[in-house]
Amino acid sequence: MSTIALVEASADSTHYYSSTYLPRMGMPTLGAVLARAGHACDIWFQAMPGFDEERLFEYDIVCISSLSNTIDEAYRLADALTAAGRTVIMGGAHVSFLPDEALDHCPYVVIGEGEDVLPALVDALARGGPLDEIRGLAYRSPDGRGRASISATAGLVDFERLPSPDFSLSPQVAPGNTPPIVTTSRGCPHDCSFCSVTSMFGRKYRFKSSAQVIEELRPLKHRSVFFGDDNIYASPRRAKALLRDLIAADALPLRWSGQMTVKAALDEEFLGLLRETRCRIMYIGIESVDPETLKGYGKAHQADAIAHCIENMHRYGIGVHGMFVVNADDGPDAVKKIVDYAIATDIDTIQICALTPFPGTAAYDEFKGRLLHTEWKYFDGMHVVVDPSACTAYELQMTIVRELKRFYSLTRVLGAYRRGRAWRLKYRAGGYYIARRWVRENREYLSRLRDELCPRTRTWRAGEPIVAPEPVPGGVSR
Ligand code: B12
Ligand code: SF4
Repeated sequence: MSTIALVEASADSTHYYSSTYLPRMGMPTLGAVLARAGHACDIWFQAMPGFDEERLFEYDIVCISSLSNTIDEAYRLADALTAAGRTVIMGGAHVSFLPDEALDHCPYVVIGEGEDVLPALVDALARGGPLDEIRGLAYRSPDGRGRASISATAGLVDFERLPSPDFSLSPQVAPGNTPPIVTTSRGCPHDCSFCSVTSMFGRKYRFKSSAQVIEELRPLKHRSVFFGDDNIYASPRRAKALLRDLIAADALPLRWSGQMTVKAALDEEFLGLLRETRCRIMYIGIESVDPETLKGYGKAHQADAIAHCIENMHRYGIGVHGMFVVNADDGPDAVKKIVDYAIATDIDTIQICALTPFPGTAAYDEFKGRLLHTEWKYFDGMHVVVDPSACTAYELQMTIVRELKRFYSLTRVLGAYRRGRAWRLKYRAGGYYIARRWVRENREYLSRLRDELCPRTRTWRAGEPIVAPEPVPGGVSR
């Protein structure tokens, strides 16, 4: 029987979450599925201590997962392993939508959810058996020339019957040191223009049973846990039932955080449960404070619900991490408005992403003609990659940097303490550090934005500082 490695590739660039690494659930879930089917497999996380690239060459089959910003590293690994005669299979949110690109680096690409497709592919490879019946697979024709046509996308997996992610399959994870992330649902009906979750996992919510979530939480009891669900409040009834079940089973982690919609903060019963279950901070996709922009993103909430949401959260002693997206048609004023708003409403921490057209999103179809480049490592929300209409790309990027620095200024870090929310100091200090480190790391990208990538930035004078003094000069409207 073949030996299998599952690898989550990483990138070492700074982003909002780079200070604490949390893996995605794909590899540990696929590992559990393969192990249940009797396959010998190990899981490797490139971003975790103890990653040993040489060891990957010892396996017969290497399965590589990546996002857009980690795809360069994934392709580098795939090229090296393929050249060494290993069978490489790729999957995940980037290659699922650009399988042709990935087939230049490996012979097999799994499209969408992998739990049904991967075991079927591994079995077919062992048998030398036909691939054309496996749905959700793109592959090179056996002679290596040309491509077999992509078989239809596989249906969604039966989520309730999946085994729990198994981190014990990773030589890098010591017993008792399971990464503190648990995911209880899949899918999302909202289909926001900048997000690939709906096209990847379907419109329908699928949930794990409370019993399974409780089992997954047991080893994490004394830890601070992140729920990796796109929206823990996907079904209000189920969310409340789950939290009650956690209380009843005494399965609450020390503290927890997760992602939810603005709407959830208008539900006082839910807020009460968040407090009771020791929720510390929720990540909320506020996206914009402008009603028109919100409509364009396809967001369900109204701008005037946001202030109420933040007020409610604070009333229940729960922090708010506001996630904002700057549209390609937004100018510097829109970014400034976001930070003014965040400061006025006392949001605890924020992230401001530049609209990033990830493959598989409506934004990708809309903006692919306006991309400044397709250097995927910069597709992480931190970099402006679309030619904006209201100002130059450099001006937009520098405004985001400047406004982030305003939000995470030293004064605002030192003044962050609030009774019951002392952690704000540490989190804001993290933001202060990340905003500055990002600029240091990205000087080259900033010069390229200023001098080459965006044609309209030519109005910048050579030698002008990369980190612009205020006010940001050089904005040229169309
Ligand atoms: C939890 C989460 C996080 C966490 C932790 C995870 C992490 N390190 O990435 C945090 C908060 C740290 C985070 C950060 C970021 N995230 Co995030 N995150 C998620 C989220 C909500 C869940 C991830 C998860 O566990 N999914 C469930 C598992 C089962 O799915 P999966 O890992 O993709 O695997 C399945 C399939 O993809 C497939 N598959 C995957 N790999 C492979 C490989 C093979 C060989 C096969 C056969 C199959 C296969 O099979 C798996 C099982 O079905 C997803 C959205 C989502 N629902 O997936 C976004 C998502 C992954 N994040 C995204 C982004 C952009 C980011 C950031 C870059 C930017 C940001 N938003 O701040 C950062 C940095 C990420 C990084 N490089 O490390 C995007 C990625 C889009 C893209 N094309 O790149 C997503 C898809 C959301 C979106 N906007 O569309 N994220
Ligand atoms: S951003 Fe959130 S609400 Fe919108 S489609 Fe993605 S997961 Fe769903």
